[in-house]
Amino acid sequence: MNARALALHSPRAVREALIAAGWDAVRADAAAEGSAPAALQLTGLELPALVALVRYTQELGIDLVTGDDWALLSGSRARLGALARPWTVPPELAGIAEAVGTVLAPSPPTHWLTATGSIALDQPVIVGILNVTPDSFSDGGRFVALDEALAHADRLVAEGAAVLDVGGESTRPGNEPVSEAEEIRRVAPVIEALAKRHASIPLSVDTVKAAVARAALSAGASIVNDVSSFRLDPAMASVAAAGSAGVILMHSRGSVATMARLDHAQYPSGVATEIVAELRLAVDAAVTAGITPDRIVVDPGFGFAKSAEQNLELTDGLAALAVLGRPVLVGPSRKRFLGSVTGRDAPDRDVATAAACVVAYERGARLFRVHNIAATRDALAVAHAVRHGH
Ligand code: PMM
Repeated sequence: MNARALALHSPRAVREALIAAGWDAVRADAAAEGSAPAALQLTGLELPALVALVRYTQELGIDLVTGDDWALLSGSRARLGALARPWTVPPELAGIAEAVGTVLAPSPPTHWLTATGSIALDQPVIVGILNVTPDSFSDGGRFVALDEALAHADRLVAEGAAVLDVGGESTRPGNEPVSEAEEIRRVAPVIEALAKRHASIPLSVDTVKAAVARAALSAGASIVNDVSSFRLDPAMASVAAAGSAGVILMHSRGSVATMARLDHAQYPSGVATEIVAELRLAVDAAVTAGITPDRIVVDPGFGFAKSAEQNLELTDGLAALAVLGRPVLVGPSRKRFLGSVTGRDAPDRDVATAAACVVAYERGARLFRVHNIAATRDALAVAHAVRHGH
């Protein structure tokens, strides 16, 4: 008889042990996913439900800590999943089963649909940033002229960007608002030229304005990246739906002028918890407007209405976003919270960015919006190879 410990932070060890024991890959994958650890907290419980919960979790082998009207449950995903079936749980727990079902994350999507086809998410996807603003904080607006923007895009693609995100308005605090016409003038020609030059690279437009999104989509963009999650322009969702665009719904609070500040950085229920709740509303609104869920990517919005500490807490808690059932994109690139940790200025934060992306990858993110492709690409290639063996 031998005993050996298996690592649970990824499905790999359990999967490989079962395959070595003769299981086929499909059953081994399912069992490995089911053995992943999960925990959740229930609050506002009535006494009969609490009593039933104590008895039933014991039967299921779920660890339980309780208080007056709350319970913290932990165990494998498979065990907690059993608690999520209203038709098998005791009647006192039927309401709980539904609630548990909504917070147990489904399997992550394998593809993201955009207007020009589908993006596979089995490998980390790097989204290269092409800011065509005169005031972007990190590249200083060096790529405003068309030929310079194209040369920079060539470099991003050569280094491994799978998507290019073109933005014509900065969210830097205190920036001058950009008119619709000016923003279109900045982004549309770049997108049109890129669509010809890099026909196989999906193009995204980073805007909160429906008119800009419309112009970008007709110039050849296939994704709308809205840092306001469609909050700021009521026409945005229908423009994205009409164009069959992929969409990135990023969490933020406030207007373009205030969203990168701390005016709205209050998260009494926890940063990740509140972001999940707000992104859930954004996803539901987008679906109601006719955008199919397979076109939606969510983004926790690093640096937007979040202090340095909140960005770090969010990075640690990122796995909570999996409950939304949508692919997760992160954009920590060169942001101030990485400066607070490392003491470095924006242009020198690429190593810190790569580290943040690896941590986010380990917590479920699959798309990474960055300025410097090379550093992050290598870091993610290592993280991916460790997890999958190739
Ligand atoms: N950050 C910025 C702009 N657009 N879009 C998404 N989806 N996520 C982000 O984190 C994000 C964004 C601000 O950074 P930049 O000025 O360096 O582009």
